[in-house]
Amino acid sequence: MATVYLSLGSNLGNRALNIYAALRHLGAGIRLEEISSLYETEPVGLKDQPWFLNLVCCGETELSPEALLDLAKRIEQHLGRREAVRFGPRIIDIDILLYDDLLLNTPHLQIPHPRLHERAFVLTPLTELAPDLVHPALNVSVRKLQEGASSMETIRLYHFRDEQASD
Ligand code: PH2
Ligand code: MG
Ligand code: MG
Repeated sequence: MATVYLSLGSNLGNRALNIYAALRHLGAGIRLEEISSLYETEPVGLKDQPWFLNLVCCGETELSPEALLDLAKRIEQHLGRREAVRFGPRIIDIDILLYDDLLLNTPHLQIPHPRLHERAFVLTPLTELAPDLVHPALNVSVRKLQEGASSMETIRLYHFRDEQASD
């Protein structure tokens, strides 16, 4: 059994529904234990695109890192992800942040996620779940990383009523 942390994001279509559907499908390979609040976040990397919804979840899995990546990719495809632009808009993005204390560096999979430590849209929800968790490569707590990154991006708690029609 491994403990894994995943980051989910969406900025196309019904963003909350896409994230909810991805969580449901992840149940096929992960026993989900905690899910952070949902955040609405300013796009990072490529500015000219819609704002994202992001959250972080954690759970236990018997899947290898490669099998977990494969599950994530299949869910992305199943939910209709077709976009190819790097850092660009997507229906759903499922990224593996951490897999126990594993350090993995292959051409198609890097763990910890190579940009985890610099992204407030990942670190803020991750701090909710595991503030004292230590980044296995940097040896710094998630809380410390979050303090360093929080001023770089605008993120705010998201409430489902934000997307209800007003009439
Ligand atoms: N994902 C990206 C690029 N930029 N910005 C935000 N706010 N949230 C994301 O999930 C995100 C992003 C590439 O995966
Ligand atoms: Mg990503
Ligand atoms: Mg991804």
